Amino acid sequence: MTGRVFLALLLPLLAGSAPVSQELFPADCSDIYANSQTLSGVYTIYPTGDTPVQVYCDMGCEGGPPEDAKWTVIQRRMDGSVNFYRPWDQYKKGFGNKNGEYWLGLENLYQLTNKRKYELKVDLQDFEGVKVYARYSYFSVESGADGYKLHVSGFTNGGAGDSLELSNGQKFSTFDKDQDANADSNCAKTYLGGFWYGACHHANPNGVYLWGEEGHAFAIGNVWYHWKGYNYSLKFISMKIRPLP
Ligand SMILES: [Ca+2]
Repeated sequence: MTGRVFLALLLPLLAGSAPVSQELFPADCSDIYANSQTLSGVYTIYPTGDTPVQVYCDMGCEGGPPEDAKWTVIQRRMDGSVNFYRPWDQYKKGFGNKNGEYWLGLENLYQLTNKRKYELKVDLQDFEGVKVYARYSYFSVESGADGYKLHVSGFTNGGAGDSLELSNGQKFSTFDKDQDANADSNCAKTYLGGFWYGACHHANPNGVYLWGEEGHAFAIGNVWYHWKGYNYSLKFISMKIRPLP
């Protein structure tokens, strides 16, 4: 090894900057943040290591504390502009608009959470502008061979209540792939979404965007049961993850 090559390898370490692979192929928004890109917005990440994926990074307020930043948004509803009643292959690979409503994709979630340990925060807002959240200190998704089974634990209540309890340990289901815990029905068909349904749900973040209270539409909306019940469809839901320190 020549002195110049050795120095080139050593310099990033001396400067305290991110490793080269993390700089060229950031796995998630925490790597983006480590590369001194600290503003919220759409960035390119590499969850599988080599395939680029666009994602919205929630970096918190401009110049705010790092503990409010570095979130990789994996799901977002905000205006009803994207149809979330979609088949298995689309939930697997992801869909939507990264500046607006989207689903990051089950394979990306598996690839991310297989490499690092993540926490999850779910931000919720109603049509009166009230904001609450639910936070989980552990979030992971198993491989496709295991039905992209969800593991979520370590709940902290930010006013929303724990509506993912029924989804913990469940495989993912869509209308064309019933892997739920209800032997008598297809939860994704009944509640018009795609999710980690049990028998069936306390949360339906990928349900129908219904603009608030909908008395006759039982549990099919953007529901978070422990906050607003089954007949209220939320204005805003965002699920975001961040690697544990
Ligand atoms: Ca079923």
